[in-house]
Amino acid sequence: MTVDIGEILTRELGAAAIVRRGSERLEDYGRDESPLGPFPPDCAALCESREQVATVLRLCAEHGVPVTPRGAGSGMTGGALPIHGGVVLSTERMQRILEIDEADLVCVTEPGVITGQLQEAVEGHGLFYPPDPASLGFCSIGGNVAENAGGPRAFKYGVTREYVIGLEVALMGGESLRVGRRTAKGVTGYDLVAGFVGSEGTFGVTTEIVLKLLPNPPAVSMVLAVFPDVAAAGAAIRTLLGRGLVPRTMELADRTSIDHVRRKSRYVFPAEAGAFLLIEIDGEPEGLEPLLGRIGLVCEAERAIDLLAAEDPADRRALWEARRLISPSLKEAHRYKISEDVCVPRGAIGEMLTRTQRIAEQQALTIAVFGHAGDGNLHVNIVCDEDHHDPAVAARLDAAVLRLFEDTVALRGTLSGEHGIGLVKRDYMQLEQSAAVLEWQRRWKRMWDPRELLNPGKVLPARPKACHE
Ligand code: 2HG
Ligand code: ZN
Repeated sequence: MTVDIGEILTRELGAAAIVRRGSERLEDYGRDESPLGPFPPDCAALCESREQVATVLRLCAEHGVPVTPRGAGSGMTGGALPIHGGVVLSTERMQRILEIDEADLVCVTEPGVITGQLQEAVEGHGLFYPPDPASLGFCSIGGNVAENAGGPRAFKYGVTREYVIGLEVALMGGESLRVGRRTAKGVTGYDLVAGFVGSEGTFGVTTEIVLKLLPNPPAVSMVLAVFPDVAAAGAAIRTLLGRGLVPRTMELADRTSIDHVRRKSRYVFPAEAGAFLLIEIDGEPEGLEPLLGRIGLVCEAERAIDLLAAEDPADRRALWEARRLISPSLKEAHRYKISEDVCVPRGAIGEMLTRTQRIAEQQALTIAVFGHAGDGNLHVNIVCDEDHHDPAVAARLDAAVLRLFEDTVALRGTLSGEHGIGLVKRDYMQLEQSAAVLEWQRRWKRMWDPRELLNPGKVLPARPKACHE
């Protein structure tokens, strides 16, 4: 007899917590920001507490039903897609910030809090939570932890992992664990927190997060440097890095990216703008002007055609708005968008930009490149208005992705700098990691979830079958 998990969970959690078959809303839980899906689940459980999360994980384990955890559904790699059906466990209703402690410099939060709101809340206490994914207006902190999200400020401040010091997680079966610490330092036992962060909801479901905070920097300023082409912008990045200058962001956008936000931007990009760098700096007020001056001189020497200093918070917000609109604008304007987020060592940024252009030419595809170039983390967006189901078009798209990953690995880079592997990159893992490394990761996954019911089919490729199997 097949189990009606929607019925079982409704009995335990109440009808208001469960989106069941027949509801139009259910399809929303079968999509995320990747181009895949929908994969509608049997039901979605909108949990409000750690107890409810544990109950869902206990009942699903008892009945052998797969569970796919979900934050805000803003992921780009299909990590929240319930590809095997079963239950989507959403933490969107776990919206409380439990504590902001100015003396300890920590904040304790539930996973469903929207990242931008969490930042504003801590800033209200003179504190700073640096990780700033472009989706910060709608992604949730639990999803950021699951994906180890990055963002522009990672250039100076690092990614989510650097700030997660403690976690409460619920495991498949319903057991709840507290791992990590609240202290500035701590080396007691293995670093389980580091293992959970970035595990893409395949190890457990986060129900509480302890974040390390910093004092809010006293002053912030910004320069937008416009270049005739990405080669000039790439050269400027190399020189800025070489001079040891440490702004808090070093964001790049190429001509295609600029053209997609041109009409929406308050700043009027010159017609000949072929690339821009968005460089934000922070620190003591008296240090900012000389630093801006030095950055400006480097950009001018590297052929910048326009430099705009934006000290006023409203101007900075407008420029960030334009930058954050690149990804949604590309998605809106095209029938199909593949969002890659390869990351190469800093010394290889220029070469990666050249190779990406070559791929676009070879496969006759439009490729926009933007993102966190100072980190070597490039958003290579392949956009397509042809029918991507047409085998000939699909073959060109596949060839472009494969080549991009091969070039990345050849330059000693990594497949994903911040979006994770999820479903879309799972089958490319062998390009970068050895069979032994993949096998150890499978064992690690089975330690937390021996029956592979929690977010099955994500991150790790299926083990190749031996001849005798
Ligand atoms: C960004 O930095 C996001 O804008 C999205 O990570 C990137 O669409 C993308 O590829
Ligand atoms: Zn990004």
